[in-house]
Amino acid sequence: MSDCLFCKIVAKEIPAEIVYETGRALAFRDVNPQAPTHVLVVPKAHHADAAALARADDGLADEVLKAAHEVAVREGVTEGGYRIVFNTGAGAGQTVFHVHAHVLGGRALTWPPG
Ligand code: DGP
Repeated sequence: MSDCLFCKIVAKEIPAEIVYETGRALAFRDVNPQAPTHVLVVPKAHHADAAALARADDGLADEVLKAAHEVAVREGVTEGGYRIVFNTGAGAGQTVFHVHAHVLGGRALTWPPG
């Protein structure tokens, strides 16, 4: 999608600190980190949110989830615990409508989130 921020990051038209990449997924650091590790994992194909990604039913959700876990391993946060979050819908705080998993770790994470 030509007007999508994360499509532009995928296309390398907008710079981002990329930490991991697979054939169909890209992981880059969040510009406004909420934890020592805060990485966003996106499918390279445009899907608006987690519901649309689930509906795609082509193994892409699986690849995004596996990439998110691989990021946690590479960031060294698996032992201390980490969180994978898909904010889905504006009411849940989603602001960029290209589905992305937040991978958060490196500090104690409280529950429930706000
Ligand atoms: P959400 O609120 O769940 O839609 O998360 C969107 C995240 O995207 C938010 O944590 C900030 C991040 N973000 C917004 N614009 C940019 C950008 O241009 N580059 C990067 N790396 N992250 C961005």
